[in-house]
Amino acid sequence: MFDPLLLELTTRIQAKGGESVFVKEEFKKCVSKRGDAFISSWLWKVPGFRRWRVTRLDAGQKLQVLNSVAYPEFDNDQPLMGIDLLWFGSSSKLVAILDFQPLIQEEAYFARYFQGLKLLQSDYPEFNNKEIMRSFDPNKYFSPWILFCRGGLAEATKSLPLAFSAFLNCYLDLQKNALQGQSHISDSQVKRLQIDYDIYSAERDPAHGLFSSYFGKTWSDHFLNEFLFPGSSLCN
Ligand code: BLA
Repeated sequence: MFDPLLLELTTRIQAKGGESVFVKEEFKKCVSKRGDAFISSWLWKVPGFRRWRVTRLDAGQKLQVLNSVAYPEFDNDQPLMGIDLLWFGSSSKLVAILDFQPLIQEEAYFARYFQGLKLLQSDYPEFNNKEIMRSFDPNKYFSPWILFCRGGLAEATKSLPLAFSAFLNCYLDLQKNALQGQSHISDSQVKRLQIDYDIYSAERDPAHGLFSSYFGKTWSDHFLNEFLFPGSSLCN
């Protein structure tokens, strides 16, 4: 379902000068014990970003996922880019979440980085669902202009590709501002906040149960703490 979007994301990353980084065999590709699902991951070093990861989960009709997070360099306090797209084929349900994940929740920070995302939210009203979050706190590492859609086939095939491209463009535009010296938070504080993002996300990510059911608890613990949110294992 999301392969054209994965291709678009990869193409954009490469056009930005992204270079593929080594991923441990265990995380690069893993097939479920029953052989009914496989998960693949890629890691990129893109100029301006210290880490950009991409994961694709293919569990056939049951579930398709595209997930990605971009972590800017520590000298740039711009939000992280977070993408989580899920397609439940048997029930034709889409859950799509795209956000500029803010390091802090302050008006001046929002004014610096969120003008573009604000406009996108008004351009794509189907991504403006007033969703109640169950696992996460909407006021921690999520923005007031999060693009969040619970929809069906029409949203997945028509609106999502448009919103996805516009979202990527808009996020990549942020870097131009960063280059103009807009970063206000100190490098050490950005580092602390990005690590805290990993710790918080590893604790809350609703994917853990799902991964465990396909790939076993041990693999899932490693994948979450070492690949998805490596900052979370620094304090262990
Ligand atoms: C929700 N994400 C979910 C859910 C699942 C996943 C199963 C619950 C679906 C539902 O509410 O119906 C699955 N998350 C995954 C998978 C991966 C993953 C398979 O990370 C594989 C790598 N989640 C992110 C990122 C964002 C994010 C980067 O990983 C930021 C945009 C957001 N996912 C996010 C949110 C929800 C969600 C906000 C809703 C959770 C809630 O209701 O609190």
